[in-house]
Amino acid sequence: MDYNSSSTDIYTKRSGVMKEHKEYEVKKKILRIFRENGEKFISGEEISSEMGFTRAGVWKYITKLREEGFEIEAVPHLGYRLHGVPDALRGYDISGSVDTKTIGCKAIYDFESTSSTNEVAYGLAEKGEPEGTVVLSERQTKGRGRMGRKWISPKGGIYMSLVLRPDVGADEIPALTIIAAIAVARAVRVMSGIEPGVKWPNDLYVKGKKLCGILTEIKAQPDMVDFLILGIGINVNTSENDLPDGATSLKVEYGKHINRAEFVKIILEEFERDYCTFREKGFMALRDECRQKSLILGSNVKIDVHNGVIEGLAFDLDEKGALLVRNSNGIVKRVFSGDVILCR
Ligand code: BT5
Repeated sequence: MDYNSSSTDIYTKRSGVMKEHKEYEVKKKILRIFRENGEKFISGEEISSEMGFTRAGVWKYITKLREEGFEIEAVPHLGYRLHGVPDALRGYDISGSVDTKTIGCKAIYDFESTSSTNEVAYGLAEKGEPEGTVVLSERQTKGRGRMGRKWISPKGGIYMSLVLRPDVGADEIPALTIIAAIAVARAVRVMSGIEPGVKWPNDLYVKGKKLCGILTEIKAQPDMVDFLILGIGINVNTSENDLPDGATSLKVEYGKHINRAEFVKIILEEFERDYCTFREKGFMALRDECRQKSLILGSNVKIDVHNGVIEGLAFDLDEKGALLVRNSNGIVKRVFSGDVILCR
């Protein structure tokens, strides 16, 4: 046997095949060894002794990694080194190299295609999957937006859902959605230099076009959230022709191909930092950045809410992340969710 099977049971599902995920742990560890060694070659013997494997066992997994697009150089007498990584959302790759304590560093379920990562994550959370579990897919066949709308999910994008168990009331949900939006906005800046604006509560826009949408779904008791699924859809290497009107992608705006695995890692790291701040200090500790990135504060807006329309000046976010809107009579309304239309 070439692997010590004491690892946790993690499963992945690609091309419809459920595999027990020893393989996930092995690939994760081999890639981590390569990354720790950087440009340096590492011998088959060293890898086998670190892994507790035979050299044949190491070779088997190196072959698999190569088949999955990892460029692994092999030089006689020197050994192996990682030379290039594919633009693919592989759970074992991301969870093994993300620099986080909870979010995305344990289980990442990856799919070539699935209905909706939010749907999958919700099912997993109901079965007890812990905080920080991530579901990723290269495509979605039933990507969801808010209020029954669709999220078009062609290949090239990032479709990702996080399981969170934040121990808060449902009134804190808008804050978590905005926090996720600013974390993604920062990651976009790191990857491309582009600074998207946040259209409260859940969209990122670049030059008037939608780049990213966030869908937060919860299972809650009257006073407490059981779990929350944070679904993030981003148009990354997506061609303009594959996107709906009014949408854009980083490929269109930035003009270069972006490594999505790297992008996901940065999002998870940025989000974890803000999520910890939120849990320790509350939304107020992050409000200034949310104000700065907002596309709507200071503008007249019209918001469709479930029982009507609110019109007025969007002038601030309150301590829960709700939008404060002052109407023409000077009355201030707190809005927790809705579709914002900017009035010129
Ligand atoms: C959203 O809804 O913007 C939330 C989208 C969340 C998608 C993620 S992907 C991972 C996870 N799994 C899921 O199933 N969903 C989440 P909303 O604010 O309702 O906006 C939906 C509207 O955005 C649609 O009615 C279209 O007008 C537009 N739209 C659809 N697909 C788009 C795309 N790829 N890019 C930009 N806009 C799009």
